[in-house]
Amino acid sequence: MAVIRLWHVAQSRSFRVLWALEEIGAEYELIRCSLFDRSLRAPEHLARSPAGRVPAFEDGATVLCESGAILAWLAETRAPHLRVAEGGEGRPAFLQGLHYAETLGAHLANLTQHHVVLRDPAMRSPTVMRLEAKRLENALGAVGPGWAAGAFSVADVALGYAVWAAQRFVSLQNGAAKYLAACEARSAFQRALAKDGPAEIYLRDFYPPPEE
Ligand SMILES: N[C@@H](CCC(=O)N[C@@H](CS)C(=O)NCC(=O)O)C(=O)O
Repeated sequence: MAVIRLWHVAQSRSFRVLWALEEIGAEYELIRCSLFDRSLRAPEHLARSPAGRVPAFEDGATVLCESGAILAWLAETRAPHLRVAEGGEGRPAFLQGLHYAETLGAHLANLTQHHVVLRDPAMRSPTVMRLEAKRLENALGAVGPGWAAGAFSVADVALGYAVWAAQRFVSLQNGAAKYLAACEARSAFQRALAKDGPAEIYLRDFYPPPEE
C-alpha cells in the first residue's frame, strides 16, 4: 500500500480525515501544522493545497485537499464498509448525510471566523453571530440520533465532526446530543482525539452568541 500523509491542524476539518484513518486502521504519517505561523502559505504546502488549507493529503501519487473528497476516496480504496456504493440500499441517505455536513460546516465556518479569527471585537457582527448560531441550531435538528445511512459510514465522520464543533456555539438538543455521544463512544474517534494535538482553534468550551 502507498504511504499516506495527512497535513493536519488540531480541531480543524482535517480531524475528519484523522478520524477516518483511525476507523480504517490505516498506517499514515501525521504532519501537524498551525493556522498561525504562515506554514500553510509556504510554496511546498500550496503545491498540495492551492488555497493554503488543511487537510492536505497524499496517498502515494494521489494528492487531495478537500476533506469530503478524501473521506470518499478512503472509503472507496480501503474501506467499502464505510460507504454505501452506487445502487446500494441507503445510498440516498448516505449522500444526503455526506453533503448535509457542509450545510452545518458553512455555519461553523462563519461562527469560527466571527468568534475566533476576528480578534478585534469591532470587526465582528453581533447580528451575524446570533443569526448563524440560530441557523446552526435549526440545521442540527435534522441530525441523529441514528447513523446517517443506517450503519456507520464516512457520512457520519463528516457529520460527527460538524456536531462536535457545533457544541462550541449551540446547546445540542436531544437527537444531535445522542448522535455526538455515539460518535465519541467509538474507539477510533477517541484515538483520533488523542492524536489531534493541543487546541489550536477553540480555546474555550463555549462561545455564546452576543446578547441583544
Ligand atoms: N472545504 C474544505 C475546507 C478546508 C478549510 O477551510 N480548512 C481550514 C481549517 S478548518 C483552513 O485550513 N484554514 C486555513 C486558512 O484558511 O488559512 C475542506 O473541507 O477540506
